[in-house]
Amino acid sequence: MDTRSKVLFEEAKRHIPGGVNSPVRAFGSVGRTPRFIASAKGSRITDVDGNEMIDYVCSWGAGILGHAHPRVIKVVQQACENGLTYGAPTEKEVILAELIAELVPSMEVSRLVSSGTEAVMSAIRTARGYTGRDKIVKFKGCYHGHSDGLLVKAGSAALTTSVPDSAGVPEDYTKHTLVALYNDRESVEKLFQANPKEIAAVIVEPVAANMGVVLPEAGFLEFLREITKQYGALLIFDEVITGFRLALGGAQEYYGIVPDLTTLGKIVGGGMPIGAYGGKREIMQMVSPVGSVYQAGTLSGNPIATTAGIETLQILKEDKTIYKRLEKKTEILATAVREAAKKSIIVNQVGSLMSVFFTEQPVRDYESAVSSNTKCYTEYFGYLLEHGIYTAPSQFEAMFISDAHTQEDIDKTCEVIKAYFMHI
Ligand code: HOZ
Repeated sequence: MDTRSKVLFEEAKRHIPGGVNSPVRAFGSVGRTPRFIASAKGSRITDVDGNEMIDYVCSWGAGILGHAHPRVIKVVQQACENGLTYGAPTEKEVILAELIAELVPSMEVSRLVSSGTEAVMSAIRTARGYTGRDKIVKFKGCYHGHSDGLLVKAGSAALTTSVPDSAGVPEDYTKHTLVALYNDRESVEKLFQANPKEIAAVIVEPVAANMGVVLPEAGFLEFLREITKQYGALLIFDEVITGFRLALGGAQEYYGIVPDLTTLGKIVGGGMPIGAYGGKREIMQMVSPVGSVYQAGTLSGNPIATTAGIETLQILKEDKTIYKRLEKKTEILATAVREAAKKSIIVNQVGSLMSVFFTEQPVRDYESAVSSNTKCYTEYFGYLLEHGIYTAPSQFEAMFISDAHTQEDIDKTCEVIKAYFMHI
């Protein structure tokens, strides 16, 4: 039953474009009414009609500990007593920057901002300032937030809403954005050969997770590391999704590659709005007020967001087996889908990230990702939703598993998945 959600959605559409504050939430690509959420605790999310669902969206990956973790809630409540924002430096910012540098050693120096979009936008500006070059290389189907220069062949909702190249972005703003193909070395080589001294940086999601989950093939990230060095360009890992998710040190630890700059969001804020970018001291010294690359923000380093972020990272750091547990649970789900579906399906999984594609060919890039039958995904999504399983309302977003998912949750999810494939 979604009566109240339907009413709220109609009201919302009167005052908010499409009734939502971020396009994928409109459930447009799965042709349904979005569930308006009233509360969430642990692995469960409850909508305004009282439906309790096992949540595999986890605030698009931010909720690695599940919802409302008692330790995080407690420190946030305490921090609120001291005021919500000062627009001045705080000790918490220092603690978080130190923690980031400890867990992600390539981020020797970092800057806190308010979202992943802002982090990426600022990292690109820093790379351009540092190299004195204008062009950047991104990959088709990768998503790096909604700043003008990066809305070129973008993934996430830009893909499902058919705006991989958004209206309102002047061509002049994207003329320095070159597009390569994920897992395709030749496409990158060609761009460097044609622009040997013009490329400031290559930006990549080390695991692409905004065209569904697409894993880097063996050697691809190493190749990016090598070719950027060879041509004097920087390598930027957009770890907004993979940071603190694949490992404490993110995808760079998981795959053993050291980028020049890294962007973070989601988990680093423990459920509060935050983003971070950082890298080698020499590069980050470009940022104002030390250097000439300007970037600022009233709510940057917000005391509540840093409090939630620090506590979340501390919990992850203290728990030596959390990443193994997350991976194990996700493998159980991936196996359940593969076994239940038998054919015409590809399940991509790494750590606690997973995607189900309704196609027979291996999904290794944008073209194979979009070969997935979205009608099948829509049916699969709808069945799961009606049976209490809340997954991404888009074929091209990831499924996220949290530490709060219990064995009972996983078992129930596997049962529903099996029942779905029996029923079709
Ligand atoms: N860009 C996010 C998914 N990759 C979606 C953000 C949201 O709708 O909350």
